[in-house]
Amino acid sequence: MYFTVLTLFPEMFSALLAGGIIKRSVESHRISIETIDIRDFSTDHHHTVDDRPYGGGCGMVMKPEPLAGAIRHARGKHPGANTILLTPQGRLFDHGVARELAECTELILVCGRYEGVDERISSDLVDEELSIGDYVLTGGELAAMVVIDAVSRLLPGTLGNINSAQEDSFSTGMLKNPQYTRPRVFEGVEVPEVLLSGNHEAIRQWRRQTSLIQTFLKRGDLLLDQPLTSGDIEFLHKLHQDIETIIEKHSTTS
Ligand code: 4FD
Repeated sequence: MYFTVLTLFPEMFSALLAGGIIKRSVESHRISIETIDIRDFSTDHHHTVDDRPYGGGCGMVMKPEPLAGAIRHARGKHPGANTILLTPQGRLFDHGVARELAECTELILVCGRYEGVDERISSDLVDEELSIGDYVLTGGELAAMVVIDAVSRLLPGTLGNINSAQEDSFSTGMLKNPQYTRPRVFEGVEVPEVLLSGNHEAIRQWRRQTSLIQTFLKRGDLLLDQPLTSGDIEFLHKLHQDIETIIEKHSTTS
């Protein structure tokens, strides 16, 4: 996957190459991350990239000419690429969108600064606007890095363990079960017995059930549109009954 990032701060992207899975993916040529400095496409000799908003108001807007030049340059190199602008106005980026983008071979990520970019850029030169969440950042760079990270780890061969992307929260549509590693007792807290049992079926069931409980407690909304197995329903039914028994016990004694 070829990521081409258009930004006024190309040095920020060196953070992705500092270590970890993304660095390794670049080294093994599974992905490439090329940055293009939007300022190189400014058309005046002061290298201006922003200007005051028409109609007045505070803050600055990114001028269209440098952005248009940078986008056309990137598209010239990658004619088949999808051009994405990171903006709070965009479609909400989630695991499903990450999977969609992982099918592309070339992505151009456009990072805005200031109060935003001239509307004619977003409407005419961008294929899609994405937002990584409902908050405002000082620039699109961190959002672009979030997209690069989330998409890259889904590409074949990117993970040490290919299965882990499939077993992720949001791939299963549920939160991950709790994870433990050595030591067996940490600050007086033990690892659940079943994980030491060697009983693989019991472990699988424990993982599924704790995953269901965590999802119910922290993100109940996810369970509403998720396919549940008959084992899941049985487990939830049993919990339901246990809870009713407790409530009844307390309402008859008080
Ligand atoms: N939530 C996000 C993306 C960018 C950003 C910017 C238009 C503002 C948040 C274009 C307006 C870029 C996000 C820069 N803030 N700020 O994904």
